[in-house]
Amino acid sequence: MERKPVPYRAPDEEGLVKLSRPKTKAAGLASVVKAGKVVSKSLGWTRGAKTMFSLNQKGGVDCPGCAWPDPDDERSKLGEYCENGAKAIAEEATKKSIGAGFFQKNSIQDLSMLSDYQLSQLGRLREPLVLPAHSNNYQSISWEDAFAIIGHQLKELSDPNQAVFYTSGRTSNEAAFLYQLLARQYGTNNLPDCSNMCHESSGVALAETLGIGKGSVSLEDFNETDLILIMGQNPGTNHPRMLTALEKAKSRDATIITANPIPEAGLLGFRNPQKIKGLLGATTSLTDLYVPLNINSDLALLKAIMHLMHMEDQKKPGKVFDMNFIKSRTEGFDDFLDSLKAQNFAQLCRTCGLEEELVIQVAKEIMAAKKMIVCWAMGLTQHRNAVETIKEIVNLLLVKGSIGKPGAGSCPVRGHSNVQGDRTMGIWEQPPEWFLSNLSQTFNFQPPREIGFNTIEAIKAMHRGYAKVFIAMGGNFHSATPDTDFTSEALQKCELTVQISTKLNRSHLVTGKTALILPCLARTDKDYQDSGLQQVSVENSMGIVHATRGVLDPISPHLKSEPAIVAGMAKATLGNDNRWDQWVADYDAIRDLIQQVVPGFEQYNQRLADPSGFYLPNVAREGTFLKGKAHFTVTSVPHHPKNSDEYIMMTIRSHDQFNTTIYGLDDRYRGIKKGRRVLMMNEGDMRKAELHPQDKVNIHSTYDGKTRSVYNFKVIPYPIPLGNVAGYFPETNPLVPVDLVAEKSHTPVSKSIKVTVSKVQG
Ligand SMILES: Nc1nc2c(c(=O)[nH]1)N[C@H]1C(S)=C(S)[C@@H](COP(=O)(O)OP(=O)(O)OC[C@H]3O[C@@H](n4cnc5c(=O)[nH]c(N)nc54)[C@H](O)[C@@H]3O)O[C@H]1N2
Ligand SMILES: Nc1nc2c(c(=O)[nH]1)N[C@H]1C(S)=C(S)[C@@H](COP(=O)(O)OP(=O)(O)OC[C@H]3O[C@@H](n4cnc5c(=O)[nH]c(N)nc54)[C@H](O)[C@@H]3O)O[C@H]1N2
Ligand code: SF4
Ligand SMILES: [Mo]
Repeated sequence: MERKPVPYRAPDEEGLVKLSRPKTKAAGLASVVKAGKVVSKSLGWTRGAKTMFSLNQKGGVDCPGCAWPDPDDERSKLGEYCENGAKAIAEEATKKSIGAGFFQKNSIQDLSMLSDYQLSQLGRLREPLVLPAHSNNYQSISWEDAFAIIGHQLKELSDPNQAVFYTSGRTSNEAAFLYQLLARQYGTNNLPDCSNMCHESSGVALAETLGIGKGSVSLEDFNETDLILIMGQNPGTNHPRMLTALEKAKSRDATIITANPIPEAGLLGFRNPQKIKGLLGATTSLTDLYVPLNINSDLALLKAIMHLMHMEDQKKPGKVFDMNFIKSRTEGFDDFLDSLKAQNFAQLCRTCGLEEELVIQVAKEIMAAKKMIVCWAMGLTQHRNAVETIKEIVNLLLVKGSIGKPGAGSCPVRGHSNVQGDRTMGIWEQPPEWFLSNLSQTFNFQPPREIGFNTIEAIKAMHRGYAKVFIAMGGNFHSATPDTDFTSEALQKCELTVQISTKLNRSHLVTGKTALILPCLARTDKDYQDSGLQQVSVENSMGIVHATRGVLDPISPHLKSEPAIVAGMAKATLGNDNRWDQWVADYDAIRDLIQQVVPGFEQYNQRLADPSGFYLPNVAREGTFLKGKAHFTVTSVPHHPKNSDEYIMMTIRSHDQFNTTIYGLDDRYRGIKKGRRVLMMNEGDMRKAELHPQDKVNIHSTYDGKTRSVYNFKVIPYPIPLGNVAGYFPETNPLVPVDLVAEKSHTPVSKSIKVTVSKVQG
């Protein structure tokens, strides 16, 4: 018997979307009401209250949502979380669950007919499951047998590099450390992660210029800064409590400038739901200057600003550029300045699609500020030239001497709640030599030195039939990666795909010949091991490591913790080494190992007792940089030549999703409800293309002679610059070619895809 074909893509959507005007402020009572509703509906009152009162409180559960840090000092009694934190909890701690009986009734083909939203509504995965070769239905399997299948398949491979160990960013430090140890003891550095698709460009750019691939600011810096420039980020939805930090900065008269092709509600105005005043409707207007630039023209904007700064500096030498800082702490300024002088201001403004007057105002504000912070996220990292754009941010911080001092610095705002910690723990396909040699000393083995596969290389290696075993520590590799059809083919060529997961997603349906689902405890679940109740630790976006403890009884007795699952796989693969059991029996033992390998974790267990956690060392924050000097970079302005019927498309998140997990069908702040298959388009472009609101279109991208399409999207008028369009991730991922990646970081270019649109007749 052959397995029946499984559709690669989520099904189409019926009916019209409901449209209203985009909002101009975020949060407030509506978000509190929404938070309360989703939590009580999903968890019930007792489970709900237990979790929400401990969420982000000292000694409680760290929110499994984004990586925004908790305040060091006071925490709000009204609840230290946001609407989307509540949704993340409702999603994870739901009372609903599915087990083998459910899968007996529903084949993988049946389940593929459900939308991503419907899939995640099914509830938590309750027991280990196997999809045997040729079979169409998952069935129950014991943990022992599941580990044996993994061990057997891994031992069968002729080269350890034929296995891929993927990680998403929710995994704790403890689980991540053991997981990379397993991969390296097995013999491969094939440790791609979601970071490859996320802030990798930031990591590369910051490491090369400042000596550390992480941001330099702490929350305290927001209280001291004069100006915050926010580029390519939608914090109202994706990092909602950042708005509280911005509100605080604003109350001290800091200036906020936002560069974004669309006017995101959260950045324009904010009602703080943690304050009674905000609940009652008092709004802080956050953004002072809104810069509606073309997609991927940020580098041109930064150059235009610095060009004006240079002209002013010539009039008032030493008053604009911080020459003391530049001379003593940096390298490469002369070359940078030469290239800046060669720029044409008017041309740069045209590239951005901006009025010169607006850019002049922005430059004036930046010149007036003594200390500035630049924040950014996916709007900058997912372009071909992303690394250069971020290096241009560094150039701006350096000319202002705005780094390595209070109130100033770089703030790449991280996505997943522990994506930064996972990298610190060695989840990286190209680990530095010092890390490997520390591993070697601590565990007495020779780790592989060959660079492993990143996410894109892993997809291609599976597609060409080389990589045969794919293991995912969380995430939804199938839907989060680009080129959905190509990636589906790649996964289906594997002998074995293993998903360590909490909830069902499309990666469980589009699988290798044999597939395993290993259900794990989540952040909110109590984790008991031989020595008792465990805590784990995570690192937030600002490099603070702290503990998190689950508070809920797990939904099923058949779940295992992520560290225990890694240990099970390791013993089945590497031989019956009892040390894995000892490490899992008491996670303190894992942390003792981490402190031997990773600098900055000295006295890890003792310091974790401080409920606020501890800061990791950071050469950019300390201003010591790479060998004492920060580096200027000469970059070039990217261009997007296109025909009159072509648009540049960005793929973005709605207010009702966490990456590929769809919480609902409403994008409340953008005024788009009851549907996700939409194309946001400028009204002028719609007129030109003779398109009307809710018209159905197919969207096409053509690269290297191949056309990729998505079908039956509804056009909606949106305040976005002419020639730019937007659609949601992951529905638009089939349009992103696997080979279209950022230079140096290999991050898929999911924010600047050239597309055409064709109207669906009838
Ligand atoms: N609720 C919720 N929270 C999340 C997530 C989630 O899905 N849901 N995901 C988490 C993860 S993993 C991440 S990485 C972060 C993502 O957080 P964001 O980066 O805020 O997420 P995106 O929706 O991808 O939004 C990118 C923003 O950049 C803008 N943009 C796009 N292209 C450009 C450009 O060329 N230039 C400029 N200046 N702006 C541009 C878009 O209009 C949008 O406002 O959020 C994390 N937090
Ligand atoms: N077109 C386009 N593509 C993108 C992006 C984009 O902006 N545009 N953004 C990219 C970015 S920034 C990222 S980070 C990636 C995200 O890529 P991933 O991290 O791979 O995807 P997620 O959707 O976050 O993964 C969700 C799944 O994780 C599992 N999960 C949840 N919690 C846990 C847990 O505690 N433990 C375990 N083991 N599993 C858990 C659940 O089964 C859930 O279905 O997508 C990238 N893809
Ligand atoms: S800002 Fe992020 S970490 Fe904080 S409560 Fe909201 S989703 Fe959770
Ligand atoms: Mo991300």
